[in-house]
Amino acid sequence: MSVNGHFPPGFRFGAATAAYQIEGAVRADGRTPSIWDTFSHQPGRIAGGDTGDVACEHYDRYRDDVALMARLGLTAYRFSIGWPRVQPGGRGPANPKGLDFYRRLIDELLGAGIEPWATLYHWDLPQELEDAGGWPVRDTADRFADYAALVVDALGDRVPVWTTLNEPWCSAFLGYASGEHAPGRRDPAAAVRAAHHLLLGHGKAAAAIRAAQPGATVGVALNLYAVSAASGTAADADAARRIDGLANRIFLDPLLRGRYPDDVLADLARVTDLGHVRDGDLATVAAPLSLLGINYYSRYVVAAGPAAGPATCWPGSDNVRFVTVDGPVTAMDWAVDPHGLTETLCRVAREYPPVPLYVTENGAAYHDVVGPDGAVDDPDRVAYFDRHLRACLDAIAAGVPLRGYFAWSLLDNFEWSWGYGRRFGLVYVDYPTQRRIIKRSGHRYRAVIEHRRL
Ligand code: IFM
Repeated sequence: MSVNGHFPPGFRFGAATAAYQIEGAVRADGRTPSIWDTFSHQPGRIAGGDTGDVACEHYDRYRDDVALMARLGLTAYRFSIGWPRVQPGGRGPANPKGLDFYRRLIDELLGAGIEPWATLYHWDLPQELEDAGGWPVRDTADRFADYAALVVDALGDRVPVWTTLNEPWCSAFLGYASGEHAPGRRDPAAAVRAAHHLLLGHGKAAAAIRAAQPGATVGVALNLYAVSAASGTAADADAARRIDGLANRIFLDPLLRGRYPDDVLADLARVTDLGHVRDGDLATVAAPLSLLGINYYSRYVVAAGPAAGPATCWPGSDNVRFVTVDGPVTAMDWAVDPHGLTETLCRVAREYPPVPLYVTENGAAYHDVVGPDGAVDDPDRVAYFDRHLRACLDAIAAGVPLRGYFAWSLLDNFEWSWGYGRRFGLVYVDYPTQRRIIKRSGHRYRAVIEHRRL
């Protein structure tokens, strides 16, 4: 519990990043292309034609970046391991040079007293595995478990916390249904199969991690939304039920209860017969979680509506309208709704079996500029973090077992289909020079960490 508005002892204050968004060096030391390399080089996919080829040059600048983390006072750092960097092509032996990079990064973190949290999959599927069918095919789950074993075998002695997947919703539904993300496919049935095989891959990887490192701390990070109906009508309530089902419960229920929700299965039956779900799969998926990571950004307010078109990211539930509500939005046009974070944390704690919770991502994009004095003043982001950290304290006061918070993101970086045009960092990156400037929100976060209170 929080004491007098303080975060509890041992509460982790971190920041998060992902390999493809910051590393650059896409051809260095034996790395092979991922689906994001392929996708970002296809004309028209990414705003401004941006790619992750160079990104924040973190592959070469990781020492300076860890020094920045130390200046921010972070107690933990959540990063992802690039699959095609450590296992080129997604099969076969490890690439020692790729593993060495993560070993050096982890040692630098440990030397700075910062706890390394490694995520195994933040969307960079080796292109060869996509060519063999990608997440819609079952074999990819086995490939993922093999990759997990190989990484944990090499780095398990230094990494205290593993998360398997980051935001499987995005991998499945933006990747294979709407096609806004790599690999850019528009096949709703394939997206539903992908969601299942991601969950299966998580379960198999969790078992592989524990086999290599008994007693390992293993979790998964889901992007969860607060969902509300736009009105009290039964039709709008049903729209909210369906979006909550496809955004939240389709992952929470298998992971924490070992079954898909009946209403979600009924909605999905419009696009697939679910013949890909085999006996025993859900027991594998529901392997005990040491922690659940929640990535929270905003709330969906939804109403029954006409179908938005053939290629939405909501298979079987396309006839839903997303309603804009009055109030502040970020540069992503996402509503700022800190209460939704408290609501989401309390809901998971109330409705599911107990599991330690972490906010593994939370943050906001704004159009930051460097002022004439060389500083980056970002009052909107300062307010965003303050309000969401307050929401965490509210959840803790309500009894939620919330153990830590990771800001998204440490650095401005490659924001997927938005390219470099959206900045989420606590630290500003001047891309032409790669100069880093701690924003006012970074200084503010440092003060919160130091005093353990707002
Ligand atoms: O940048 C992404 C991150 O990769 C996954 N979660 C949401 C962030 C902001 O869109």
